Amino acid sequence: MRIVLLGAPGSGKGTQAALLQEQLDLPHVSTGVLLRTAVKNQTGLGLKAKAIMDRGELVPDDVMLKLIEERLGQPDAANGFILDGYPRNLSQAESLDALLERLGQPVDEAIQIDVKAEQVVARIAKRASEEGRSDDSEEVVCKRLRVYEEQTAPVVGYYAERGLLSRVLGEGAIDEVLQRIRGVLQMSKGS
Ligand code: B4P
Repeated sequence: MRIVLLGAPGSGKGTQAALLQEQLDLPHVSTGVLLRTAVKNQTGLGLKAKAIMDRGELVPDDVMLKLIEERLGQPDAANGFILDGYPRNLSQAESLDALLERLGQPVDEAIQIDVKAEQVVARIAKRASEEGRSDDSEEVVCKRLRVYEEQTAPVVGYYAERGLLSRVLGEGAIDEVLQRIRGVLQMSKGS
């Protein structure tokens, strides 16, 4: 199964994808994690991406496509994956479709996790105090939320038009949200 998780920063995409990975035995492919690993290892990509991420902006589409193409070409992704953080704008959504068509692996399900803006701000503030991620400061989070509204929110419509979108409420306990997502996946498997 090929699943795309969508939602604002702090909506719980990464949190839910990590749990689904264990339960569905599918790799969790997070572009945020791939980028943070590149930053940590000081690779060419990491050096380029760090300043962009620290400003809360999006890393260029061509760089991201190369990264995702390389990752989805690995053997563990051959039977499906959970994509978290990609696509983040309409151009990435189109590139992903073209790539998956080439691989003969179209998206089966896109799930939008809905959380109110006040909640995402509170969650990220909590994570900032616990983990100290350099893009979780108040100022950068405001920018990330603006980028989300302008560039990423339209991706929800892209999948809706293709009949692939489901929405779940991302508020409440982490396990409650997980059960809602599992319910959607169960329904789509049965349909
Ligand atoms: P990401 O790593 O994708 O950052 P994110 O949107 O904040 O999601 P994350 O997965 O970390 O957080 P989650 O919602 O799970 O991207 C970081 C940056 O990388 C971007 O700004 C951009 O610069 C770059 N980038 C990544 N992908 C890109 C792309 N495709 N193109 C260009 N640039 C790209 O969780 C947030 C917090 O909420 C956690 O602390 C969690 O514990 C908590 N939480 C989750 N569920 C909860 C619940 N139900 N109740 C309470 N708390 C909850």
